[in-house]
Amino acid sequence: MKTSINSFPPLYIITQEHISNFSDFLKKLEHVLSSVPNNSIMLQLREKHLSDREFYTLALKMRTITETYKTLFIINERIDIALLCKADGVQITSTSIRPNQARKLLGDGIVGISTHSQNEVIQAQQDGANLVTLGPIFETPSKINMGKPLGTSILSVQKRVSIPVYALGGIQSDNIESLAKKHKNLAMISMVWNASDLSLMIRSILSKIQ
Ligand code: 3NM
Repeated sequence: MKTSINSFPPLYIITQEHISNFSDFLKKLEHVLSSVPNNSIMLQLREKHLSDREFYTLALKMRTITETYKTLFIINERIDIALLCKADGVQITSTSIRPNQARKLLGDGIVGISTHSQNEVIQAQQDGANLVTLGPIFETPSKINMGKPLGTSILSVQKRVSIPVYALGGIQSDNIESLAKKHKNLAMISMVWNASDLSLMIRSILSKIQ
């Protein structure tokens, strides 16, 4: 089981829910993974607009590529799809089935929880999660309905848990420098996928947090 902070990569990249042309996306992904050091990023497939069959097809192809480049591959919410495509784990929410229930299905796979408060982070660890995302740290258009962003001081909760806490939400070029000075595990969507040169962007982010 992967429970030590040091065994997880510092950068957790989540897909953007816009994937329509699988073959273009997979080519881009392969190019990116071939250009960054193995195990420097972890990837989550989160594409709620796809049908189950499409989601599974994409997951399976991503599993093959991530395996080749020794990249941890996480599936959002769908434990069944994670098992079918032999992903490394799942990311569930604080209102999903409990981590120890997910664990019964996943064995020693990674169970990540999306959290939104210090209490949820601590609870997630007690419940047997391997990692959490905590957010939204900054304002982000996709989570505007979640109210005021949490701000960076909440990330001090990392000192109270041994599992990695990935800061998530609104990380962009204007705040990453100051955030990275305080906190090393970052999760993000748009800053990565909106970049004109994905590999360059990822290497630049890694240089700030590694
Ligand atoms: N979950 P970006 S914030 C999917 O706080 C998601 O749980 C969040 O996108 C949470 O990096 C978020 O583009 C959106 O701001 C993150």
